[in-house]
Amino acid sequence: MTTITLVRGDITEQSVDAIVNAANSSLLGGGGVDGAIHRRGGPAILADCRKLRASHYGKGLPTGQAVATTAGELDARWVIHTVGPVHSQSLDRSALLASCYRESLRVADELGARTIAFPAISAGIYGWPMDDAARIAMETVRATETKVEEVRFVLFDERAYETFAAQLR
Ligand code: AR6
Repeated sequence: MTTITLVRGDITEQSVDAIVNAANSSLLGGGGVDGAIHRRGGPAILADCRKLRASHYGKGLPTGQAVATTAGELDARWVIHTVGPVHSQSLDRSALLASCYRESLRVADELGARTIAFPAISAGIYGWPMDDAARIAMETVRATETKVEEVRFVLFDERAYETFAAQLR
């Protein structure tokens, strides 16, 4: 049984086995959640990302996929980096957004993670409307078979929290 929980706050302050990063395909950092994770987690995360780039992802991590590194100084064992799709008015990229959640949970299962924290992937700089992002996140997690016991969505502001709460109900 997987329990879905919602928290309003900063994902870098969570104490969980795995923290999911809304990364970009370069894996070399950015703004939003990505910037916060690297700032607070320290240089070990970027060092691991660089190694992954060199060994497996010379062209970058494709959108919808996920990969794990150390969590550095964060209160977690791993950071799982996933690349959300940029929102498009003309193309339906929701399958790629669903894939981020599924692939992150698959990686979490491989690692043996029991608790995982997700941000609202793609709902910031990548422009996804929060209600649709929340619906896809919740539907995908509910439909994914996993050994993870707690999936915690960490929402930065009240509006995002309320949108996810409405989906949970
Ligand atoms: N904790 C929890 N949620 C946060 C935090 C935080 N510390 N900071 C922001 N959010 P975003 P994306 C919320 O932009 O849309 C980066 O440059 C934020 O309010 O972090 O997938 C990457 O390198 C929003 O609701 O991710 C990529 O280039 C949600 O987290 C690009 O941004 C996601 O916002 C990825 O954009």
